Amino acid sequence: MTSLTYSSPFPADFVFGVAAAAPQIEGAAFADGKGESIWDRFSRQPGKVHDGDTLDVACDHYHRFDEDFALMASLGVKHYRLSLAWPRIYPNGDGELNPAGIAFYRRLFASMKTHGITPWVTLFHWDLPQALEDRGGWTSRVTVDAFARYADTVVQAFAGEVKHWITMNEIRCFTRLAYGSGTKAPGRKESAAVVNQTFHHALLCHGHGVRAVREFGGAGAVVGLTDNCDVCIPVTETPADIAAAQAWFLEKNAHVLGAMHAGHYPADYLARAGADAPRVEPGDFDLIGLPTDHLGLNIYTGTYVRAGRNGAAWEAVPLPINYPRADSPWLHIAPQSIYWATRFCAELYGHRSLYITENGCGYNDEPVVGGEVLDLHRRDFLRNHLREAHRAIGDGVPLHGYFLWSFIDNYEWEDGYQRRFGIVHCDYATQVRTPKLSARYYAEVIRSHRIV
Ligand code: BGP
Repeated sequence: MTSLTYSSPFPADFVFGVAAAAPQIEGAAFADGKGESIWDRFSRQPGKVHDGDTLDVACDHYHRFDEDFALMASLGVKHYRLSLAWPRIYPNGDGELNPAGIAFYRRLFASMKTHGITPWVTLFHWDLPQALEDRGGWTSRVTVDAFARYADTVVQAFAGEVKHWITMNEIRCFTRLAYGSGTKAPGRKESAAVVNQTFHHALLCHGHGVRAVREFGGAGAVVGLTDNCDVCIPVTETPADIAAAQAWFLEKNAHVLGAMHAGHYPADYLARAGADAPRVEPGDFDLIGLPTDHLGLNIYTGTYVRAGRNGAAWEAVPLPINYPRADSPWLHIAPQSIYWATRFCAELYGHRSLYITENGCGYNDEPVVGGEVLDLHRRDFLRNHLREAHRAIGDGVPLHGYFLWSFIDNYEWEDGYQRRFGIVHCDYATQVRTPKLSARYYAEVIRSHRIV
């Protein structure tokens, strides 16, 4: 052994960043003309969100962004994925523009610049204006038209400050979980046909986001989708199990990544959906299929797959009851999901520029003791996932960056403030921020540009 460090460095241009989203951290839910979002409404309905937590104050980032960017900079973070709150810009979704919303983000981008932090901006991270939900929400093309206008407005407004754009965050979550199972706002339980139509409208909005950046983004602007693709891991890294995992991946991701790649809904998806398939209008796939510059993947967990028996293409292996997981019940710890998700996106759909736009873990009790939070479980989670990212790059996968979810503990949707995903602890009573052990660890990864 000649080296004192474990691994070779990441490629020189590999991006290490952190992520958060407007509704989860900003607070100021009704300040300066902001309109009501579907989460503002949903969180006030009894029993929908843990402890009835609302987004009213959250991390008060709206008033404390300068301090937050100073903290980010002190940890060496140079890339931050954030989202814009649509209801701050257009309080009713369409209609009147709210100049105070534009002015807020102008101040925020100026502060990021001062602190040497590059913005990666998501146009939509789930906070649909309630006024649009009242007109059908994601079930209606009214939302598509309103989004197109919103995207045009913000890309034009911030073309000078923002070069990295992401259209939508996790289509499955704000359609299937919001209009199908109803666990996310607006909490509707609609038929499969309606849910599939919400997917289609979201894909159209992604297309409008790409179009807006091409039209108004200016020189050097890049754009892509952030998807939480369904991810699988071959039980053994053998040709038979890898082929089974590929078949599973293609099937489960046919309606988003498959459709975008093919420029139409894949035949096997349409066969499975039958009469519930989305209604497609002429020209829709001209938008949905627009070429993008990168694909963002939010990777948290995975499903184990092996070669199927009796001629089946694959078999998903159920997790044993005591398989390790974070406090989020859905978050089973499967670091190889990063390797296989990125590799399959490159191999099966030909993506040439991939980013992990979210990866992280949520735990409930993380007390500050003596000025420290000793979150060794998060440090371990992070390190093990980075090793798989590093392995993917070593195997030729075009993975260009990694954004950790999240910079700071925040409003975790229906889990409210109970679930903490941050590398910075937030005391919601005092708004005191305390970097956790994992933040110090990640700072060292960023500084040395390798796994430490
Ligand atoms: C992703 C979202 C994030 C964040 C994260 C944690 O799905 O894009 O906004 O919330 O998940 O998950 P959750 O809050 O659902 O436990």
